[in-house]
Amino acid sequence: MMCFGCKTSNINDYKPPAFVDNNLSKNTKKLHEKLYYTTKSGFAIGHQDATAYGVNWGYEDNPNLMRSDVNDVVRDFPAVFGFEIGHLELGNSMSLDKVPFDRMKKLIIDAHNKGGIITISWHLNNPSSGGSSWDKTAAVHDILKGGQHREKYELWVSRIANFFNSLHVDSKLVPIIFRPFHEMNGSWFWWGEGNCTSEDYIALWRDTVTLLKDKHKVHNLLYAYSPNKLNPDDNYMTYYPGDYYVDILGIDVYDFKDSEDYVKSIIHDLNIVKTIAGEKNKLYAFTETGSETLSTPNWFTEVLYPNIKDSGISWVLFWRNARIDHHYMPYKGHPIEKDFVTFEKLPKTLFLRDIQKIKY
Ligand code: BMA
Repeated sequence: MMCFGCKTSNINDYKPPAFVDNNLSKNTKKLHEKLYYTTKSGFAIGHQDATAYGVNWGYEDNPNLMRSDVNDVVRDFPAVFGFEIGHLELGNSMSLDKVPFDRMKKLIIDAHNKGGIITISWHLNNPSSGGSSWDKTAAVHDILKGGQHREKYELWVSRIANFFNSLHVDSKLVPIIFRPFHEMNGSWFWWGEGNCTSEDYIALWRDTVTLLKDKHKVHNLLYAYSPNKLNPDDNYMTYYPGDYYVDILGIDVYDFKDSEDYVKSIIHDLNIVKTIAGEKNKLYAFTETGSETLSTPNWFTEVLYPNIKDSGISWVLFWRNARIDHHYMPYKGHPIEKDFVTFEKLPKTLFLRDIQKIKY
């Protein structure tokens, strides 16, 4: 059935792939199918920590849960809700971005109940030095089997596993797209280029997947692989953990106030991701992007949209609205508000109400 004049269409040609997890929950399989049909109509708009806080407000100011800067501007919520679980591994009560995990759990369930799609990133601390994700002290080898910090890492994985297993509505688990160890071809994280070998990276990814699904029986995760913008010498596949360990392909590319370079990169990189995903029969997404503080006029409609509208991505995730000097979505009163309102009305941008209409 095609739906003309609305943002969703549905032709029943979905074929479920072989998932990383053979025991994947029914709901999580459904999420994959929903992403597939999303792609038929456009791409879902995502925002990191969309409902956790905004530029001028925090979760404390928002007891009724569903507020977002995006909704303040366009009267609709994003379709994809990004969450960040860094510091959950330490047993802390708050994420590294100061979102209490009990609050996050409520926001995840709330977004899921409204038909939203959940994706989770993990900026975990450096297990060898105790520093942050950005502490480049060699660590990956230490947490592989036989490594000196293996026990600690297994404890960390058990903590995130408990969190994933605690996300359910009645007895049904909330499906999650899990995107750990991202931007590994950049050198800023301890799991990144120059700070570990690609063999160790792949072993860590596979080990983590195995611990989650086989040891901890976590069956509500689709696994997304997301390198950063490809520099000329980068190969998208260098760190690829393998078809049996990845469900969705992605890429992170930011506009560092050089839109020409950004546009070149997104066209080039999304095309590579699309080609590889096509060969592997996998879905793919623009897993992180944005232009910090949004100072380029008409950035959404002129820089971004024309270059992703036919890319075939399932979603695009804009990074978080932390502060006046660190945000990637407009808020009420932002100079780019009008452009974003236009962006919301474009045929392929799917917000929460649009994906609620997708039949699958
Ligand atoms: C980075 C910044 C940091 C944040 C981290 C994890 O890009 O936004 O402030 O702590 O992501 O969310």
